[in-house]
Amino acid sequence: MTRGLVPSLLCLLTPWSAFAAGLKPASVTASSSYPPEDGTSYDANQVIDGKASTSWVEGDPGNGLGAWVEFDLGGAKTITRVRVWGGIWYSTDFWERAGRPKELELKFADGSTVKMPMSDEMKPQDFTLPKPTSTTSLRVRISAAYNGTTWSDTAISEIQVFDAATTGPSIAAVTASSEAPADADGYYYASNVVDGLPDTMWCEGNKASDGTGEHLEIRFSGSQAISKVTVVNGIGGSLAAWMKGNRTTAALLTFSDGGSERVTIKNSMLPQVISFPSHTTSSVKVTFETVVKGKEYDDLCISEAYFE
Ligand SMILES: [Ca+2]
Ligand SMILES: [Ca+2]
Repeated sequence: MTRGLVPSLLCLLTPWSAFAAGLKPASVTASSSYPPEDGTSYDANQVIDGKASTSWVEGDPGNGLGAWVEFDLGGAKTITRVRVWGGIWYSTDFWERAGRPKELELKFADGSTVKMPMSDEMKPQDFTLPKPTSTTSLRVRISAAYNGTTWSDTAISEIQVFDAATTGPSIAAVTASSEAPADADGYYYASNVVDGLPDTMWCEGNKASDGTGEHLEIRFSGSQAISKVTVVNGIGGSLAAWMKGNRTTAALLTFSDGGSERVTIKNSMLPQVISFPSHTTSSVKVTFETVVKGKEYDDLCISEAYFE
């Protein structure tokens, strides 16, 4: 197994912990982990580092059935939902080459368990518990796996655990005026702007434009009062990648009540929180009015646009 090229491409400069993406566990441990290679870690901490591109890889012989990671929640929390990025998300190629969970067993501090099925898609997968469950720990155990094409080991790139207080506005759908097609690096879904991970992004795919006039639309489940948005402008995750893509500097927010607000967005790779007058709305359309060009791709990319 050679994954040695991973670390040199991951020049992470920013503490992403500012993100409101689920509970912050006190610690996470694993039953086994693949040993570090060329400076890249595959230990349990990789599932809570806020990056899709880093992964826990189990270190058992075979495909890791029975291997687990366990969250110490730092006290009793009432868990409502879990979101899992199965497999190695470093690239679409690596995702196919390593194993992915097919079923996860979630085990709580009282010993009770519930099964979370996983489809074999490179998409974050949500699982709402049958009932909110109070627990001080959560063990996520691989109970079935899809085999990788190259490596026998099974991987999980990120896990988010939510309680009622951290779940945020319920998002029904995210759509865009255009979407760049998947390539060797990954997918550019509009929904990548609400996954809480700065290293996954939407990129517009309109080859006739630099992104000016393109839009994202976020639809909520019912009406929500929103008054701020956390933005990661451009291609997040590393400065080298950020330099390559287009960024925006101004956007028009249009709400379902017909109201609108114009916001200024800094040309920065750091997460920024932008406040605006509160609107109670079932959707927000974000139309990008001005664009700064990157050095390589003439596509506008937005890594996070999380409204609260
Ligand atoms: Ca990770
Ligand atoms: Ca993202």
